[in-house]
Amino acid sequence: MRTLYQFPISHYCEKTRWHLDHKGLDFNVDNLFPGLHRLKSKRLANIVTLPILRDGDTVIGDSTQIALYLEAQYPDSPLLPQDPARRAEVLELEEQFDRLGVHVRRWLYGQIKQWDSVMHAMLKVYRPLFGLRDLMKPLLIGGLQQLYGVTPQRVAKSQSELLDGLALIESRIQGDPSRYLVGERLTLADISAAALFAPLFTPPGTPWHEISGHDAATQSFLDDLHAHPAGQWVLQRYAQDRQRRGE
Ligand SMILES: N[C@@H](CCC(=O)N[C@@H](CS)C(=O)NCC(=O)O)C(=O)O
Repeated sequence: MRTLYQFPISHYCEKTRWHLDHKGLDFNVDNLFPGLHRLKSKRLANIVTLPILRDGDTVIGDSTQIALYLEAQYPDSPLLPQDPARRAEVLELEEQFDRLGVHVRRWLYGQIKQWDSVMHAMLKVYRPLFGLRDLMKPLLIGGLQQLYGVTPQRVAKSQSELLDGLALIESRIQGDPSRYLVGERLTLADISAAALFAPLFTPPGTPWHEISGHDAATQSFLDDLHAHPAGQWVLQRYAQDRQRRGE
């Protein structure tokens, strides 16, 4: 059986969930508690981040390595083109969007004024454990800000990086939200870009959909992004190409 070690609201974990769902592969999730996850992730794959996938006796860490493994091991419903030039293009874009995912995350953490709904979305899957889960919240907030470099200067830089990323999507699709980033069908480039930008656009059915409470300036920035072709593209990819298990 397969197990995905994950955090529900991690967009890198969402990228792997999407890939597994796209291939119709069953999996269990093991939601590790943020911070404490490192005890297990180091033991499993000698890394500090999630996702990590266990597939039988094989354990793979890092969403890109998992994607390459899934493509090699389960060739049906491929997300990498056969053609070497196209394949290279997809892999290059996947790498670019993985890098941009860091900026999406930092920018969003930088906008949070009320942590309640974020903490709820992040921690609701864990048992309260005699109040311990809630006692961890202030520690987690400080830890996340430090870990992801949430300082005003770096958040501002991340904003310009994420706008460049959205411009890259728009140039690839030539302003048409119905198109794919490479060729005529869904590839790993599309699921990487859509999953890693999804927390900005909170598609229905994703863990970010229920997070609320931005201030007016952030909300109007986000509303503006929604109206752009790249925002519509993310929502369209989710509506058309994000099949979930059991649906
Ligand atoms: N390059 C990694 C990035 C994964 C990543 O940044 N995961 C975050 C959650 S979004 C994480 O595990 N952070 C916890 C930590 O660094 O302790 C991948 O693609 O899997």
